[in-house]
Amino acid sequence: MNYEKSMKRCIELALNGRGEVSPNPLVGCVVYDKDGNVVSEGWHEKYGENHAERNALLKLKHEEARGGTLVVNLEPCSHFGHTPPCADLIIERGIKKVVLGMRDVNPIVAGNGIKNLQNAGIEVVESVLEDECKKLNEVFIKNMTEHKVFVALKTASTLDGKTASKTGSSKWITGAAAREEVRVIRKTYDAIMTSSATVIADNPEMAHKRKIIIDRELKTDFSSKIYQSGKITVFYDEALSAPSIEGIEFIKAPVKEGKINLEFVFERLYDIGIMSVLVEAGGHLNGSALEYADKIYHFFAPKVMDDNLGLSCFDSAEVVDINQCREFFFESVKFFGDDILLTYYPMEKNS
Ligand code: AOF
Ligand code: ZN
Repeated sequence: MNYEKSMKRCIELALNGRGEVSPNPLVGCVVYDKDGNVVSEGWHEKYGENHAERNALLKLKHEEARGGTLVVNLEPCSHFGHTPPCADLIIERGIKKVVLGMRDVNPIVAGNGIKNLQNAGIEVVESVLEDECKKLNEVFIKNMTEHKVFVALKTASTLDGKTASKTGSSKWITGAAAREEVRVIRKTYDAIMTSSATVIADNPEMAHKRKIIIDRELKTDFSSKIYQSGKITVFYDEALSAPSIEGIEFIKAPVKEGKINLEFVFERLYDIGIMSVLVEAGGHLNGSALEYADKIYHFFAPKVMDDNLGLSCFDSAEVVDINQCREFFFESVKFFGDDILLTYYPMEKNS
């Protein structure tokens, strides 16, 4: 049996749960019988419902997996939560070997699932495609280990890093295929965040079930498209008073040097149960959010803009000295039509 190939399949299955399982991790599972044939697959489909292993095993007759192997990207759980422990069900079904990608970082499980399996005489193979498995659950890992929201940032710029004409729209920098990919990326995050500047310049809808708008001066028109769907939270200067508008939650935030304190905002988001957020704004908010970003999706269009017209896509990023540049490492690069998507991570958080 090729463990890596099976683990890749687990990751593929796990991804079916994107947008549905937060704050839980994405988990997929493949079950082999004693002769090495795949007999079942499953994934964690929805928060509060069965875990991946349970979904895969419950499709089988009671003895069908006896002597077989179960492959899963995360250590099987050992606790009674929304469902009984997956490790118990694996033992009960007579699985002989469990192959897993990473240990669970949830302290109530962390190693206990493995111990329970081993105590029952099951062979456990660990760390198969561990890096990929950790990447798959980067949001869950940050939430569990740092108790903070995972911040992703999306921008689209010209080759010279310009995101908009200074006065106007950034809407049409990239083509249709890139914009379609943005919709896919959005779905993987609990919420999207944008700024009053973007709402005013572009009046975008930004389809999502959960939207956060940074509107320090409460200057957006609350009948703009963005406010017409999804659950909405607006952060604004604590010195002002917000109007009362049905369907919009207003939260006061401290202001420093003319800007909403983003650290406060991100802490608040975690407190209200938002585990991950995609910042999609113009150069100003992006520049300020950059120091909190855990991951950046950067679309480049093969275009150049005049310096006097364009605004840098990370406009207020504070770098005073060339030796103090913010550093990143590239993860991947992919074509979408004529544009490319470059995905990168900040150096300091991962080194
Ligand atoms: C697994 N397989 O598919 C998942 C696991 O709220 P509960 O009861 O669903 O428990 C959530 C915790 O269980 C979560 O924090 C993580 O530790 C583990 N999730 N474990 O073996 C799964 N989703
Ligand atoms: Zn479980």
